[in-house]
Amino acid sequence: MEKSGWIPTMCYQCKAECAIIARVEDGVLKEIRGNPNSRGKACVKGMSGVSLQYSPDRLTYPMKRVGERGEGKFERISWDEAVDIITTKLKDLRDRGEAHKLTASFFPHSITDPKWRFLNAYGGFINTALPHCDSAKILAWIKTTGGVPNHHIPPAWFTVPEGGIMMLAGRHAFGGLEDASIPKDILEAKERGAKLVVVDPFFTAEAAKADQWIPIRPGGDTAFFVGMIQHIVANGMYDREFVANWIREGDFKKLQDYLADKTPERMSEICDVPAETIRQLAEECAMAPSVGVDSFKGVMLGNALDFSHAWCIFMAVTGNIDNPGGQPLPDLVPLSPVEPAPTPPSLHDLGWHRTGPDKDKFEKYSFIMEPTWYEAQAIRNGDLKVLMVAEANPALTEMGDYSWQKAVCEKDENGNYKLELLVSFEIMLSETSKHADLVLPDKSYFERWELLYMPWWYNFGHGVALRQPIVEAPGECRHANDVFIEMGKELSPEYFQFDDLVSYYDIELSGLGLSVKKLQEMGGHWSPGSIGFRKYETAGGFGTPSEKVHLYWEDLEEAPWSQAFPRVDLPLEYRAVLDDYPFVLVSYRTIFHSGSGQWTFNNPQLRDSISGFQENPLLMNPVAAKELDVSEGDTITAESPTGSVQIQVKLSERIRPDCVALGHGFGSTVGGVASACKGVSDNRLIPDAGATLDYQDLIGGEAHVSTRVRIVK
Ligand SMILES: Nc1nc2c(c(=O)[nH]1)N[C@H]1C(S)=C(S)[C@@H](COP(=O)(O)OP(=O)(O)OC[C@H]3O[C@@H](n4cnc5c(=O)[nH]c(N)nc54)[C@H](O)[C@@H]3O)O[C@H]1N2
Ligand SMILES: Nc1nc2c(c(=O)[nH]1)N[C@H]1C(S)=C(S)[C@@H](COP(=O)(O)OP(=O)(O)OC[C@H]3O[C@@H](n4cnc5c(=O)[nH]c(N)nc54)[C@H](O)[C@@H]3O)O[C@H]1N2
Ligand code: SF4
Ligand SMILES: [Mo]
Repeated sequence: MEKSGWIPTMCYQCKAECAIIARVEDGVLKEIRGNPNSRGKACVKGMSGVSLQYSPDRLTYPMKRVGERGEGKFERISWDEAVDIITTKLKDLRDRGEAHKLTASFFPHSITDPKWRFLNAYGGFINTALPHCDSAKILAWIKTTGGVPNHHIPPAWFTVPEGGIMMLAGRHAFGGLEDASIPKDILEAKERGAKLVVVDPFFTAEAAKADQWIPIRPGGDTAFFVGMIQHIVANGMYDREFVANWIREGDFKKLQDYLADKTPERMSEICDVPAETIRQLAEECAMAPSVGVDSFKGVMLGNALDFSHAWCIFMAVTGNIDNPGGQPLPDLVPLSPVEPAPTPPSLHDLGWHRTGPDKDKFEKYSFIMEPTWYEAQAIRNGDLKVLMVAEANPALTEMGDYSWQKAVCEKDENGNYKLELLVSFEIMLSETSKHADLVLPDKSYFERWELLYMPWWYNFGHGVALRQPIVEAPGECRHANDVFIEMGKELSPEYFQFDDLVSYYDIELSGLGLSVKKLQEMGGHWSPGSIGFRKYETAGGFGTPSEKVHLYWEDLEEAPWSQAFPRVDLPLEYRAVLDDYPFVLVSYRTIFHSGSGQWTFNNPQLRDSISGFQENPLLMNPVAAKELDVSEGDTITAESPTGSVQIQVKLSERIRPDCVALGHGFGSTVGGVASACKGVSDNRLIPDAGATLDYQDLIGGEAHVSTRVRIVK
């Protein structure tokens, strides 16, 4: 494969997977740009992919652990031996009737990802990090509109009309991209006369560009939105046409009763936003031709479902569902099934599901995906025996003071590891692979075929996109998908009757009149065209049982921690320890890094000394620092109820005085670049949610952003 020229493919320096073009000279990758035939942009991480590709830390052959877990001592083995170790263990597990004690943590590039098929066929299940971010949001939109279970779908900012309002509430869209073109879309909409409002305790890059910044008290978002809804409804400023035609009979009356005492004044006390501001923004939103709200991890804390519920109600009463500039509800283009298709195991019946403290209470409500944060707890309970990790780094991304790392090292009374087998597919040794029994070298995104198929990727118009090999993989690297297909052929052959990965994708694409080759010739992506708006008008309503929008959630009437309408209080974990721990720890992403992973933290281009992202100092407001007699550059100890870190202080007026801010993902010490840089993992401070936040069991979400901390000099 001695290719030359500009070749279209899909970036994977973060989970946004933007369309890019890569310049190759005689089989060597030289340069990366956004794909001008798609959305057109690549970010700084995307363009630094060359340094990742040729990193001296790339893994090139399979390895087996020789020391204890975590020591990082390995010996080289063959692929045959590696695959044999896994399949032998999996046969044993299945023979014991414990197939459901296999789980895999991986990032699904497609909802028909072959790794997922393997799990369904074998009887294990997927355990992704995605429920960290927005399971509450997904669940809320399904309950309200019956839409498909979409992961993050921001408003289509490129469709916002003049006068439209763009609200980022707990969403750092210029840093945690999810599509490198989003900053451009937002700024262009502003130039067209749209208004940008940022609701965030932290003065982010987008706050700097905003028309209005609302430095809300963390966790106050539900109260803030409910206050706006109250003002709009009480004053008859709601979208009468939408409410009359599209909201389920009776729900609006119930909403009015619920809102009776939720005045902007009362909500202001909770969220620390002046009542006048709540009223002003509510009125503007009621009048605007469109309002789009993007929220993500910033509000995915203990009251995430309540917030997401309030958000849905707000969008419904202002008539901003599936309209340009509002909340899109994209369809999924149908791929052809690869028959016979395995049926996923029933997690409820198998009992692994919801191992949290109040498992039985939650059975009725629990959600489709398992949160990764149950792993530590499930290992201790004996509910997780084999864990395969690909494209994830739970050793650093899981909450708790190294809870995950401690759990995988735990032994039973006979001295055997409770987790019987831990496999890590990686491109470079990570904190997670350091703990693994088998470390398997994956092909990078420049070396493999992959079909991207998810409803949320509007970056290339929803549809399908192709990642293609453009350079040779080093050494013995193999794509994890190929390894899973090989294991599937051995363990569940009836479901793996296709030849290889490309023929699997060919079958899937056949119904659209496409094939891998054709998609490649077309420049790598296919879309049915427009994402389509107000589809409910022509499709006979919404996907809910009543075909209308559901504001009232009767199934939650008796839920232990939620309600049929949103609770407005601050989240439990936020209120719990107010006196002893006066600050709220706000974590945020930087555009230079992706998750906690080696792909960016071990990339020299993204960690140069000039950009300052070699480490993550604790940002503190000068007013708060003065009271504690803390100065710029001081090393302090930040303590939470469950952990502590030593860290340098950087004074900044960008953060509320009652908060401190820490860039997320730092802490890797493995690899040539990472080991030379500083930085602490925010998860040392954040409690292991599986053990402490049973409220979260309802949705499998996670509370990253509301940990209480104190500063000790
Ligand atoms: N560069 C980069 N891009 C990424 C990622 C990455 O690691 N790096 N990760 C991807 C993934 S997996 C995800 S989930 C997304 C996450 O995307 P975001 O959720 O946008 O990511 P964060 O930067 O963590 O943003 C959280 C924001 O919420 C604010 N915040 C914290 N608490 C509160 C609160 O109570 N209320 C409000 N209103 N705001 C609050 C924080 O100050 C911060 O600005 O990014 C994706 N894109
Ligand atoms: N405190 C705190 N904790 C958080 C968050 C937070 O904001 N604050 N965010 C949470 C969120 S929203 C999420 S989604 C999770 C994400 O957590 P994880 O899913 O664990 O994701 P990453 O840290 O991005 O780890 C990705 C790993 O995949 C590796 N990798 C990159 N490319 C490839 C490849 O081609 N093949 C293979 N096999 N491996 C590859 C990278 O080197 C990296 O080690 O973290 C969560 N944890
Ligand atoms: S946002 Fe940047 S790193 Fe992420 S996929 Fe797009 S170009 Fe790549
Ligand atoms: Mo995420």
